[in-house]
Amino acid sequence: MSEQSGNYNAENIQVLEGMEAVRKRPAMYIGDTGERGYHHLVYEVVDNSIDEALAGYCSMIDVTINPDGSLTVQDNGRGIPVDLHPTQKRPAIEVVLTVLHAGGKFDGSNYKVSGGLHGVGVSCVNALSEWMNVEVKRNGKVHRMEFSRGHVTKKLEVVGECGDETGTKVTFFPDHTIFSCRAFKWEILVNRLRELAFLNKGVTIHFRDDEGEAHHEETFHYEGGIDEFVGYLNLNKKPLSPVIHFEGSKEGTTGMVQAEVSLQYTDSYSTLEQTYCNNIHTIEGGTHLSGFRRALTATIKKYGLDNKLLKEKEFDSLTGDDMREGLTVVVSVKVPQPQFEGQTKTKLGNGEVDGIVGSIVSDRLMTFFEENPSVAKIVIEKTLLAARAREAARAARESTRRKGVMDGLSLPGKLRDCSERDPAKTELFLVEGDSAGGSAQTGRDRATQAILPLRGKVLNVEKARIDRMLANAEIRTLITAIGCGFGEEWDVSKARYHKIVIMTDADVDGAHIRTLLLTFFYRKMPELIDRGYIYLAQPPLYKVERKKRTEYVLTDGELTERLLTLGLDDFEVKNAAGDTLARDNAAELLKLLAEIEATSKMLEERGFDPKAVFEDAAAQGGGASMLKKQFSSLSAMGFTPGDWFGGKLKKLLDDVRSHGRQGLSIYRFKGLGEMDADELFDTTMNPAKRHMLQVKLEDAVEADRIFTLLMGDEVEPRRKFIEDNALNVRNLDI
Ligand code: 0RA
Repeated sequence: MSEQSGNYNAENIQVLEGMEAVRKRPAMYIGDTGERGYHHLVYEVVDNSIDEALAGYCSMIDVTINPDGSLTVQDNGRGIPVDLHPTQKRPAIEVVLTVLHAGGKFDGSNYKVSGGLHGVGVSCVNALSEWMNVEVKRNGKVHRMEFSRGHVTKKLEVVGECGDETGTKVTFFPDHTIFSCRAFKWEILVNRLRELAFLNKGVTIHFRDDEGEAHHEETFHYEGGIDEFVGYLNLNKKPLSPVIHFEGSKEGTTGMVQAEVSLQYTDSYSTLEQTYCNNIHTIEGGTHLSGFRRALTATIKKYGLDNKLLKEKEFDSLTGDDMREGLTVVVSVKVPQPQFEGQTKTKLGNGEVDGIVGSIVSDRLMTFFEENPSVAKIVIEKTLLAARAREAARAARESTRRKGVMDGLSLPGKLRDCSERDPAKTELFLVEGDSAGGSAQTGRDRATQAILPLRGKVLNVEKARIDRMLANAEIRTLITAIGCGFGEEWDVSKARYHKIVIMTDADVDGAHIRTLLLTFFYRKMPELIDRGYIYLAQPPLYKVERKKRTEYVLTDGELTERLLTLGLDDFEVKNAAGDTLARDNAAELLKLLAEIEATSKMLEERGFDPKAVFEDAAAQGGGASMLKKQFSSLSAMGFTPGDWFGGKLKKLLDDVRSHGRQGLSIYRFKGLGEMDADELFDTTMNPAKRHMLQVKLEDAVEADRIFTLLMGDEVEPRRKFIEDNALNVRNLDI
């Protein structure tokens, strides 16, 4: 502000008010001030570069998380204009960065087709940044300008020459007095950047993380655009058709509407529909999706009837759902003035898009079927199988209804219900095994906590059609207890509990049952996950007694940490050079050794030799092997992988740990069933003390891939996934 003092004109005041407005109510502009909003800042900046790419001027976008926690987005577009703005009497770059909604092109030559969910522009990011530096290469010179919290701190200056290079480089550090989030996360940004590269074919997006220990780096470039996206989504599924692509454009009421559709059928029983408008993921669907679905249904039916693949009766009874079984589709439209509706403003509302997408799909799909009759036949056969399973399931449902099982009046005999009737106050515990079920039933709060013991394995719904699913007693019991019905009769408002808690043993079987239940909820009752009704209980793994004091410990990692802290008290650790490590460094080393040990154990449990896995990863160069990362940290501390595999460091770890163990009595629970009723309630069920994880579904693409991988037929990719991620279901962010 000091740079500008003395010459406040009307426009400057408007600028200050705009920037202050954003800072006063950040959530109104970027959604929230937590993790989501923090990362949203990045998307706002990247979207400007994507716009340059869509206008045909930019081919490369480089995103870097810097060591100091700031983030840089660099592109090779035209560069933000630096000449005087025609009406504002200031450099255009200053206007773009300090005036709300001034991010667009001044001459109106090309509409902004990109733009994040909120589409607020780079000035908004500036307002919410402790500092922002912008460098522009344009007209042979490198120009630079600096800002803080939306205000100019260094006026535009020329800092170098650049020949005929052009481009924009924005570096910013979010204002930590506004955000509760503290750092950019690779895992959050990487999926969106990959998605942007799929949606904007030909653009190269290079992403690297230079912060912290884990140096990630990845480059995304897809000449095939959304066709390659569909291939990526179906990587672990068996295709039944090639990837089929349609595109076209039509004049709409507000300008040219472009539509692109890629689809492929697989042998899976689920459907994945990813839709976008102006690069925004329209989670709630909208007119582009409805247009696509209508055209798909009509075309398949017409082709089937005309070519005698469908009988009249089958033609009448087929539903859209039947025709989408096993389908993966990406729909991407570009609309000049998009209308977003729905609860989360992610539903496309422009009515004309329905017809535009619909006509493109019906024309081209019919042609495709005519030219590829064998594919058409496979698709129609799959559709008929889906329809038959649906009819069988309906018949089964009706017969059970007649017996009064599905109407909620007669709840399953195994369910120990609670007395409270307000679902907002009640909890359903799905408990593995009858003995744990018994403890849970005795220990629970009878008013609000219901118990449903599950016997044996739950059916894997990834591999079963709906009719087989409903024939499964365990699944039927679940559906009835939850109360929302199923399939065509699904009604989330009938949920009898707003917390459904999966409570399984902390062993491999427990993890398997948990994954099966999650698969069921994700594929068949996703709305329960969307609404945040699904939880994972976190029973303790250990009971630790020390001088008559009892403590419960949740994880192996936590136990090791405690033992190492206690054990280090009278230990000296020396490095290879013979120097004694400071206590902090020794603690850090031991923590790392414990992590290496945990990774090795996990690999061994799954039939791998840790040494071979590490050597493979080291030889390959690149690649994300957990062990490789851990050993590179070890080298940084002056030790070698040989010190570990040779046993020297393993002995150190064991010695310190067993020293820490002295005077403690440690008991490892083998299952929930070993806890008595009070213990189970106190540690795992008591709302005042327990730890529970709420199951969230941030990223449909990742979730679909992971469930396909974990529960599907393909063995090789599953092995690879486990190897790459040293899989621990507990840490899966789903
Ligand atoms: C305003 C006008 C023009 C380009 C841009 C802004 C622009 C903004 C950003 C933000 C990041 N990268 C960007 N690249 C370009 C049009 C420039 C012209 O007409 O030459």
